Amino acid sequence: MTITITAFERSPDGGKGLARDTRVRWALEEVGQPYDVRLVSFQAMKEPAHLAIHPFGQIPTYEEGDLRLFESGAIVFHIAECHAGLLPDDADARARAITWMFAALNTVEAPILELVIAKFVEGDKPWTQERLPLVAERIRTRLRQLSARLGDADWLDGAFSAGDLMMVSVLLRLKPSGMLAEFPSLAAYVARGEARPAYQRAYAAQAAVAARAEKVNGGPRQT
Ligand code: GTB
Repeated sequence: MTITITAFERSPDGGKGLARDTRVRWALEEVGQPYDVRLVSFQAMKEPAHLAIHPFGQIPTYEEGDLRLFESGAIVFHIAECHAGLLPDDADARARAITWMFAALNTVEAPILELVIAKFVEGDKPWTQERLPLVAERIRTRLRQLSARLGDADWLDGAFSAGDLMMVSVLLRLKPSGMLAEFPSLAAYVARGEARPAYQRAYAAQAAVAARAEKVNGGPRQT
């Protein structure tokens, strides 16, 4: 059955791979599953046809036969459950890898999103300048803790897993802030993820969409 995911027709990041379809593409590339992509505009995401798949009117979504999923975490988990390569066979190791997926989404991504919102959505509010250092410090706390746990290992728990895929995807969002560079072992961890051939293919695929959009429309959509 064909797998179809959705992605931005014109990603606001202009093809830097920061939108959440990249992690789904990466998971599919890791397990060697071909997929189609349906590109959606911001307007189309809020229309009934897309809302029937994604109640919050966002990307990414995943369709395979009668199955329709939303939420990048759930999608990557489903891919990892259905195909070998992203979750260990050993039950305990598998549970730990899944734990890292949740940690990436709930504990590490949450403060990173706060920073994105503080900068780009609430940037003009009078209290933002006072708030930004607090938000940044909450992220640094998590990065310090994560770096301590990673130590000098390549991956969070043995072999590369869906937990690493999700954690690297989440940390990539910090790259433009320069904060990742303050933690060299995490910067190297992210670089290891980015160097994986599957990530490279996923990145290239989403970048190609942005390049085509730029040709046709003259640039990324401004949010
Ligand atoms: N929790 C959901 C998930 O993990 O799937 C969140 C999905 C989500 O936030 N989707 C965003 C979206 O559809 C795109 S990825 N937004 C449109 C809307 O809500 O109307 C978030 C994103 C957007 C832009 C950048 N960027 O420009 O760098 C990075 C990430």
